[in-house]
Amino acid sequence: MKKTIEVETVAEAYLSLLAERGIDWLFANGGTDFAPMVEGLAAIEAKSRTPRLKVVSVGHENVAMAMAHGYYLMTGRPQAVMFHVNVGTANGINALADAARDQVPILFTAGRSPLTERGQRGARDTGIHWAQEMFDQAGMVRELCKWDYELRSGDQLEDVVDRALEIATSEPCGPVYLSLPREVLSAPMTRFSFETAPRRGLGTAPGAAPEAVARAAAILAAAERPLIIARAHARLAADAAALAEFAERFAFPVIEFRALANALPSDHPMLLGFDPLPALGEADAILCIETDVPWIPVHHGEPAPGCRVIQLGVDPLFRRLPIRSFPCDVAVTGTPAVALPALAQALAGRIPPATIAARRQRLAQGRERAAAETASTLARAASARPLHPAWASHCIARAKPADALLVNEYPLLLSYAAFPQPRSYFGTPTAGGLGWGIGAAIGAKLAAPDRVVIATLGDGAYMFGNPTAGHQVLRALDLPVLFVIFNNAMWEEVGRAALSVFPDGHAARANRIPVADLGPAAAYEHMMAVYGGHGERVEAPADLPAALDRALHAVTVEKRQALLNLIVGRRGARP
Ligand SMILES: Cc1ncc(C[n+]2csc(CCOP(=O)(O)OP(=O)(O)O)c2C)c(N)n1
Repeated sequence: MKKTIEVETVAEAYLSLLAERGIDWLFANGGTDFAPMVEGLAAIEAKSRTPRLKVVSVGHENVAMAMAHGYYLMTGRPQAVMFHVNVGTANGINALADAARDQVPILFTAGRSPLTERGQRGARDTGIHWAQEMFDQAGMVRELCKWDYELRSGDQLEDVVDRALEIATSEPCGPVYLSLPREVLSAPMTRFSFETAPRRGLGTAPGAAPEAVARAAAILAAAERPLIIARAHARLAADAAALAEFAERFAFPVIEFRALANALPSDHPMLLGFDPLPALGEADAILCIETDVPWIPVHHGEPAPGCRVIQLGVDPLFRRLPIRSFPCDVAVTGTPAVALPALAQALAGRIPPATIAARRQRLAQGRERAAAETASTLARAASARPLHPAWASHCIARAKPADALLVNEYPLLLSYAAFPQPRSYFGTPTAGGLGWGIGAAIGAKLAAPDRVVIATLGDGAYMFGNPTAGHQVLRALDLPVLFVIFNNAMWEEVGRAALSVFPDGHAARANRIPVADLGPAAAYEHMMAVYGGHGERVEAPADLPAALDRALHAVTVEKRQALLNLIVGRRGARP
């Protein structure tokens, strides 16, 4: 059905169309290229047009991108950002790498320097308009986007927006880039007609090929010690549910390694842990689900000789990774929600109930052993000073409400933290472009305002996250998020890498690891004074539970953002 609206400019039509296509928010960081957008937004506001796109101004593009990322993780719907020409695009590229590798559909847009030097409305009127022009602005992001285009005329508005969204939301999903020249957006338009339901194949998941399913089922049916390793298997709720059911039915142990989100609640009987060891070397069949890196050969070794490996996912070969040589005896193409029920059907009746029962018992014993080890480590960590990250992880998980959302950029140790609900934990993107956690937590809170949102961040991740921009936008949106910083005054990961490559080298013997050390621990709790939040520094392990309660009170009752600055030791240190 066609709908026609009265508009004044192409920008007004564009913004109206985004809202019609189900985009709730535009995460924006503006400049002179935004002149027609500003006018268009004001026009829509003045006319009280619905549906209406909401716009939030974010003080750094990486935060805006991460907000879009977090909002997507909650809703499963494509998101939109707009930045200032080439320079704003440049600032968003780190977070773009995170979104691209984690297959997050984002309409990444930026203005384009005015094309004309005089004459048209929107033509150049400041020096930057010459200096910011590039021969190929989209070239900056082409490797990380599935598609790019420049809007050349208002006549193609509907076609371009729908094309962008169908590419972004078709599997494997991912960001697309659209540049928007100022004259094109500023051009007069009086009536805009568009289809209310576009005839596009938005986001249809590929079905698993029966032959691949049959071969995978044959491997799993014959296996004595099968294992599932999964990373991005819980992108959507339906995927998480499909894995929980599949693993439970056949008693397949699951390792959620570097998980994007947890599919299994912590008490799920099939959850074996978070690290491929020691199960990797014992398995005779491994089903990797949406896992770009199922194990790290240098650290974990390789599967046992003869172990068969199945790779399952929307892009089981991870075509965009230049080199990736993990074995793949069978590739099953499909989302977990589509492919796992097909695999279950092919496996039905083929694994003897006694085998499943024995596996279940073995797994229960393994879980009990692991729980006992965790408890004894925790008992030692509980009195360590500086705080041990294991104790901090445990206290945070224990203090949070059962349905709280936790966004973790680096420090949380999953073995010590319980998550009673699926998809209540969200982990660092696989690309590791730091600075994701603050924005992702804010985006999650925006999409799920009734849930408590906690961000656990290394002090490095906190700094990379442009905290001033993050705290500011929370204030502007009047949203409370709790930030817990694991402040070890260093980039532990950078030091760890040096010691891993040169275990007996000079750095290993040095008191201070070059590059990794950041100097005295900063008093980040004072950031809250600037933004009207609740801030505390915690140094003694016994003080942490009460400090968490006070911070959660600030967030849930006072509706203020809060920050706990935990002075911690190294994650890798034995308590
Ligand atoms: C944009 C970006 N720059 C640099 C890095 C390299 N890097 C990986 S981990 C890390 C340190 C993170 O520090 P912190 O959050 O404090 O965690 P820690 O390693 O101390 O546990 C750095 C700098 C990165 N991943 N992304």
